[in-house]
Amino acid sequence: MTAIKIIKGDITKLHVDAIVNAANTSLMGGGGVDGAIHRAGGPKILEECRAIVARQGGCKTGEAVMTSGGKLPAKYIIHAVGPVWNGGNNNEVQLLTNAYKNSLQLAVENDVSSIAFPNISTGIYGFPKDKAAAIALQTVKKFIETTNNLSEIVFVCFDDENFKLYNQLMQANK
Ligand code: AR6
Repeated sequence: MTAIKIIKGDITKLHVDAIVNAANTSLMGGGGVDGAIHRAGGPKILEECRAIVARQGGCKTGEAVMTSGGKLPAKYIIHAVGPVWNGGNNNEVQLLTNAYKNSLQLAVENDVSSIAFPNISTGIYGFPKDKAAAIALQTVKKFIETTNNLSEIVFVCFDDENFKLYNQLMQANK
């Protein structure tokens, strides 16, 4: 059984096997949660990202790569790239679904048991929060129907609006 938890807070503080970063295709850091993770985790994370870029040239939208957690309490960081919201007719829904799915897949492949997600694409990338929350929850629920390897999935909301939306959706789908 996989537990799904909704919390409000700073993802860099979590003691889980892996936290997911809302990264960009360059993997070179940025603002929002990406900036917070690199700041708190230290330079080792960027070093590992650079090695990935040298190997495969970044990370496509909807895909994910993994580094260590650097100085963070989490053992790993899964850097996932969500889509920029561009009106909704540019494959945004599928690409956000893929970002969650590929992060979960990478977690399972690396024996991660507990994983925490931020609300990918809902900050700087402008994805409508209600739509993004529904996609995140649906994708995770569908994924755990077919695997028993994850003990806990945490959605870490940073703002009140996302926290409320996730709780409403969890209640509605009980
Ligand atoms: N812990 C948890 N959630 C956070 C934190 C934190 N410490 N800080 C912000 N959030 P964003 P995006 C929330 O903008 O929309 C970067 O520059 C935030 O409130 O971080 O996917 C990247 O390099 C929001 O709900 O990511 C990319 O270029 C959520 O995290 C671009 O931003 C995601 O917001 C990605 O944009």
